[in-house]
Amino acid sequence: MEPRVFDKVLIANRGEIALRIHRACKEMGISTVAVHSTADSDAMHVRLADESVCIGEPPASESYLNMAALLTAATITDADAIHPGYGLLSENADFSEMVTEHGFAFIGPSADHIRMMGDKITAKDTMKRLHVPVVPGSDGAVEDAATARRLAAEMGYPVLVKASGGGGGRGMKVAQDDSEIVAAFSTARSEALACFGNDEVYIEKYLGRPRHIEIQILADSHGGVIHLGDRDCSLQRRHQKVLEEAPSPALNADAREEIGARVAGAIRELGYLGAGTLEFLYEDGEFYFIEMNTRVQVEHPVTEMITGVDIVREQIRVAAGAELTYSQDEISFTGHAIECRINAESPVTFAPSPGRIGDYHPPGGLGVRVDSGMYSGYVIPPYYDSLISKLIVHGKTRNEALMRLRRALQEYVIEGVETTIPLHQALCENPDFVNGEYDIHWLEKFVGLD
Ligand code: MV4
Repeated sequence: MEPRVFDKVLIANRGEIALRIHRACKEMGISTVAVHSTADSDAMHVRLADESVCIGEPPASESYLNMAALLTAATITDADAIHPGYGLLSENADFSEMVTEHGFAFIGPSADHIRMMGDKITAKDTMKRLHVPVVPGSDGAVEDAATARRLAAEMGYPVLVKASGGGGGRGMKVAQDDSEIVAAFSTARSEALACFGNDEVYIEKYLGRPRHIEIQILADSHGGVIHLGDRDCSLQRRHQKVLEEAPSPALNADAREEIGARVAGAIRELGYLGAGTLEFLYEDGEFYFIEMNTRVQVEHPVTEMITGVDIVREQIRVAAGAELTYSQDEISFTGHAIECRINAESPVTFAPSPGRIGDYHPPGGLGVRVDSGMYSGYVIPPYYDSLISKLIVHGKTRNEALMRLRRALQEYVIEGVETTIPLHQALCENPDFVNGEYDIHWLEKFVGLD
């Protein structure tokens, strides 16, 4: 038996990711504390945890985002560490700082690294300095419309004006030509100030039909850094990912090794700690860094399936000061994995469909994984995001994974609410998807046709 790295971890999240973290903790001999709002008393993450604390009212702002309530819960339960999961407070530098100041370990990177990557201009400048390829564009912030116009003319249209405080698609404006740049600049700037309290904007060459490919990294506090290859997350609707796969159908092993090594080198140079993801646009054989996420991501399981690495376990280990379990030469990529995000939504209009689950029968069998807190009789509250389950399949080849996915989707019974299962079924019959021929705009066209 390996020594226990923490005695008790408080899980500052809900839903499937809270369960995922609980499972990693239990396998490491660590006790768990769940927190929940009054709307989540019957949630699976509360039922499974060793202890639970109610931290407030249903709106996340009054519970899951209440830092004082979370720190109080950690104090009264005598937790050693806090895992923030994804979303909520996971990329809040002030929270990371407060957790540490109160004497708990934060299972994530330092406040400085969260802050650095939260500022998209600084993130990009940093990666460029560390020899990661970035999208051509302005060197830092653009101060006025005249400069925007001059820079855009130099790099050539179309261009994209982005908010430094943005990310995930918020606060972007395209300018197709010189007649649009002044309006794009001033709209982006005032929206950035209104949305993020920061009016800094920067300009990039607009890439017309890229794929969205991201690289998973893990880093410890002893100079150990590894990359776990890539995920293709191009299939999105309104900046919400719908299906992710690893490895990307667009990359060969050499391209994967080359970008992975470059990214791992940069992360080592940074002195980063924990799990992280570098997001790239990939077009015509070239990678262009856009943003870095400093949390565990929803789609981390596809990487776990092809590498066998328990990403959450490694996050917990390195937060406690332990070394990563693996060095880069112990990482190999086996087969192909696909994840479907199953939302309680209309598969046609995408309107949320909360309510009581009737019959519930998840698929199983070889190469099938379901990360979900659903059960028969559970009532999905209307207050939170609509992700209710992740169906992940693994196969020796992409084709085998696809066959398995069709079979598993057919088996999956979720009654009482509408789900996006029919969308996934349609997707895995589509020839473009089957051939791996898609970019970031493909899915919006596909759902537009239905
Ligand atoms: C871009 C781009 C094209 N060119 N940057 C959207 C989310 C944010 N993370 C970055 N995004 C984009 N940045 C340049 N220079 C196109 C997008 C984009 C996108 C990116 C990834 C996945 C889906 C997307 C959908 C629309 C636009």
